[in-house]
Amino acid sequence: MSGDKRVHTSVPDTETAIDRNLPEFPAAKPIDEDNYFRLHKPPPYLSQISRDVADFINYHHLQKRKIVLVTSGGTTVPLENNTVRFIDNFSAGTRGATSAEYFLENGYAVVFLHREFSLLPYSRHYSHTTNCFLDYMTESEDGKVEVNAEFQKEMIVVLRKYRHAQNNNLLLLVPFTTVHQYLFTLKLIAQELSVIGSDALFYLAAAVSDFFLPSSRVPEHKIQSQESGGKLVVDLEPVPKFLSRLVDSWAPISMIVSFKLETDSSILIKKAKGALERYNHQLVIGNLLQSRKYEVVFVTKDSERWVRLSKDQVDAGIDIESLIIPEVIKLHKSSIEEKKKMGL
Ligand code: PAZ
Repeated sequence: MSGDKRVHTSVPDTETAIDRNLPEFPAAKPIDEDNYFRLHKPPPYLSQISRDVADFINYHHLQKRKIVLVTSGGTTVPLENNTVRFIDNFSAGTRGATSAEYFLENGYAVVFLHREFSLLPYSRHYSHTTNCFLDYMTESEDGKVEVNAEFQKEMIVVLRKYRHAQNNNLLLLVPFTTVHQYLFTLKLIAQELSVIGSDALFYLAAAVSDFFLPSSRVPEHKIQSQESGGKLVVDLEPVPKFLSRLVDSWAPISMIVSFKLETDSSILIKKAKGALERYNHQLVIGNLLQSRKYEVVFVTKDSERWVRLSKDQVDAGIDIESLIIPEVIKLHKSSIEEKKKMGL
């Protein structure tokens, strides 16, 4: 997406604001996956994204290129329609942006469903760092802006990869901000990708909120502290388990890799296995908040295998995604062969 046509998700959609003169909002009932999509309005820009995604998929499918959907970054849960406050999470999108680069290097086309303004493939090397981007620049003797000599060697490598992806239309950026936008956009992209069946891979690295505030309970305007005796009590509902719909009906032939994040190492494997049992997909990559940049665990129904960077690799600044992605691609290849044997 480029120029004026670019979709922005970080501006709240006040068009959907509901008149909330009622003193009490109706209590929301727990919502299952299908009802979520029935009871909530889709984001207004979705048709534009649908066209972009369909064009991207057709283009690469004709060239027999595999396509991966990488989700990345954290979702927000707005507490107001004209959003002043929202609940957020820690994810900066490092896993997603870095993984996308390694998929691109391995010949995949990438749909990058990401939190708007989180890290992006390639630019991540220079954005969100403790350096201001101007620190990479210097002024030449004849008054021109140049890249500082110290960064030239590394930057030219990143720049070439970035240009390659751009010039070959290999990377489609699709933004979200709220969990609501995420769910609708994921569903849309999954249904578009299902057309290419086993050649599609889902790599779900986004940190998706487990709780949300149903639209029927979101106040239109900024919550006033005087009205509730100075307290804010937020009553959130569980986010519907969209992964079951993804596996069962949105993209049943494609390979699905989800991530499981925990902070307590003693429950990580159990939770990852639980997710596999519940959703019946192919692979969960488990990671701990504290060590996610150095080790992850591949959990399938009958195996668990840690993938770790050695100390030397950590010191050399190697990305753990350079180990993760080739492993995932191997599994995707076997999954494609298996599905072909089954005539799918
Ligand atoms: O964005 P980041 O690189 O800081 O973190 C990546 C991550 C921990 C969010 C990701 O690896 C992950 O585990 N995502 C799924 C989180 C979950 O819903 O359990």
